[in-house]
Amino acid sequence: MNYTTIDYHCDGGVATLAFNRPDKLNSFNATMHAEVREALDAARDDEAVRCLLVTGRGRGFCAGQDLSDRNVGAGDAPPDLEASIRENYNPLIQRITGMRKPVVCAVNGVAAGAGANIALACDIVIAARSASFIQAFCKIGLIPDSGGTWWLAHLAGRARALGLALTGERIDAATAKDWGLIWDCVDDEALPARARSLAEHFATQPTLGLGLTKAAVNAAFANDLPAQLDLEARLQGEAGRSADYREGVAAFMEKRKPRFSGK
Ligand code: T3D
Repeated sequence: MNYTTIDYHCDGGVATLAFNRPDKLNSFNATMHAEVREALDAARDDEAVRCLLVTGRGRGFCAGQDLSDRNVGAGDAPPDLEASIRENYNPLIQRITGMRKPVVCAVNGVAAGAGANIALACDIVIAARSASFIQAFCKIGLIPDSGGTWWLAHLAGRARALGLALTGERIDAATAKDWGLIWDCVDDEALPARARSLAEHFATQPTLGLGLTKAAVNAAFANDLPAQLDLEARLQGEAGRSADYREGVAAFMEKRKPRFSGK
């Protein structure tokens, strides 16, 4: 597939999806939405893909919606943003969180608006020390979307969620880590290799079990303990029927390294 707004390629069990509109800080236009959707579906459906790595080209990660794609002149009818969110951003977030494979995100630069919240939706987020996160929405009269109000409230707590969302203040990668928004922050030069080696590690692990783990943790935000215990029992039943569970236990008993197939 010849994409014009993203790079997408797979090797060694890792699919890499890189936003690639660097002159617009990788902000989303309609073409990019369609291409990202298609690439996410390809990563989901390809059994050879056992981990997805999301990043950005150029100096930014993603600046959210391409604002030059919105007609806001005095005579223009207001754009239907509800439709845009329902048709574009929500399905994107649902594809990332619903993917039964680990999604690693390498935040290489500024992540603003929906770009920040796309990063937060990924499973393991590693940011370059010079990267930053901005809930830019309030500066243009909007509310945080792409799960922003949910991620911030759950991950950072009410005070920080409201602080970030109402001021639109930029936080650096170290602060994002300190506040529990992301997994790690590394020196800029180290980011590509660190993210790649983590993705390669996941590509050798029990994919089915990792996918179920992700589903359980994501469900925990909405469940009470009895519901979560019930879900764990059901998902453990599924994990216990996997080839990788058999292989993991056999390898342990035989004192050798497991060879996981992902199934
Ligand atoms: O509309 C809907 O469907 C609703 C959904 C909304 C989701 C959203 O994401 S709304 C929020 C949209 N995003 C923003 O409001 C962020 C806008 N960008 C910025 O505030 C700044 O660019 C940054 C803080 C991210 C980075 O600042 P800086 O100084 O490092 O870079 P810059 O000079 O502002 O940007 C570099 C270029 O990228 C520049 O183009 P130029 O002047 O070199 O030709 C700038 O216009 C362009 N750019 C950056 N962000 C966007 C953009 N162009 C279009 N849309 C953008 N979002």
